Amino acid sequence: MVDTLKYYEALAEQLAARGVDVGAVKQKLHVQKIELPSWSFGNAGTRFQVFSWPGAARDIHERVADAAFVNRLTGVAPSIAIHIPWDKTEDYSALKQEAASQGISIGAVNPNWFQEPQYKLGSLCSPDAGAREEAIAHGVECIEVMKAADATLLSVWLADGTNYTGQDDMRERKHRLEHGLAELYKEIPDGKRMLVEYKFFEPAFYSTDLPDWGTSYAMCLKLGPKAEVLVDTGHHAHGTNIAQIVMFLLDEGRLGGFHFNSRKYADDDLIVGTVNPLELFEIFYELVRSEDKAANVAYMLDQNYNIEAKIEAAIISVLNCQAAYAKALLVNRAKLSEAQAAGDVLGAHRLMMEAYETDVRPLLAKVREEKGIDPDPIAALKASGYEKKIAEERGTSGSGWS
Ligand code: PSV
Ligand code: MN
Repeated sequence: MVDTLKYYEALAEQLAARGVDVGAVKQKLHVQKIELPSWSFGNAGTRFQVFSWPGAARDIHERVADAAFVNRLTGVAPSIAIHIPWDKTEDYSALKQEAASQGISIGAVNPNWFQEPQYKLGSLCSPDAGAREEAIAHGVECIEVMKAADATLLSVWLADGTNYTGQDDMRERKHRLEHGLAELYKEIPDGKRMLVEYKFFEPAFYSTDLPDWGTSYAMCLKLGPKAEVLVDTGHHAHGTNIAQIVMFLLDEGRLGGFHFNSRKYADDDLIVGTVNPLELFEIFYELVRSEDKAANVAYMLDQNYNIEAKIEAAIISVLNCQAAYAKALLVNRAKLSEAQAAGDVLGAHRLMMEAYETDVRPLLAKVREEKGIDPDPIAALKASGYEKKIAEERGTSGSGWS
């Protein structure tokens, strides 16, 4: 790998000549935060084979240790999202302390409404009143977890939907959804938030009860100010302009957070920024553009590393988010506004591409050096011996679905 740090001065000079305030850009990069999902450190993944990785985390304690390690190397991943019951533990306040002692906090709490037999026909929207009650009870249990772990976000994603025309009454399902979400919303303490995630298909294929951002947004408006929309980048139809959705939700004050990942076909859950880095840049540009409204946005990853080394994949995901943000910060917005107002279609486009095509690696290396960490987190990982150590300690477990 090239030692990018040595190119920093040249880049800083070039950026200054372009009118970029390099100091201000670095300051923003210093405080960027990305949240890691606990589930990406264990053996999990596709509908087909789950390939085991030597050293994969076997419980929440090992997942916390891995997330804390990724934070130490990148300097910008200070929290871990948890999924209940996958990350169930006796004492969540102790879990919070355990995480804090390693320099991280517990981030979003994700209820799991898709792996119990009673959810066959749905959870909050199920035609079965008993299943709906259990789903609400599980949500309330997760809100208790939030309180104990000092987490601020309840991240709601439902696998609810139907597979065949006529299978269930779609209007009734909408009403059940409104009722179930409202029951949970009542329990959200002040100062904490509920994020409502949408997905246009899967596991149901005929109808999905929260299929798009507009439905999530409508639900949030009904619920109240503590409810906001979560955008998972893998949950859109091809051709959807995700940056525009981000702009709209930000402008309306209802963008709660992201689940970043990449997809080529559907919800592929690949490393963010690998399939369409331009799209990731466009999303970050809208966040920079509406910075005044983006203060509470939660930047989370939602990915599954099935064939790749999990720690390295988590680091690359973080680095790709940093790069997209850094590039977005380089857009000359004053000139862009001028070009837009003048109807200079290609001049405006060129200004975006000029920022996008900048090699920001030296800038990010410099920020890391200033933070007192290794400018090259992948080199630091390789030198650390961490993967070898966890492979020896934890061994190989959990391959396949049996
Ligand atoms: C569903 O596809 C999803 O994006 C939701 O966020 C879940 O919580 C997560 O993946 C893990 O299954
Ligand atoms: Mn998601």
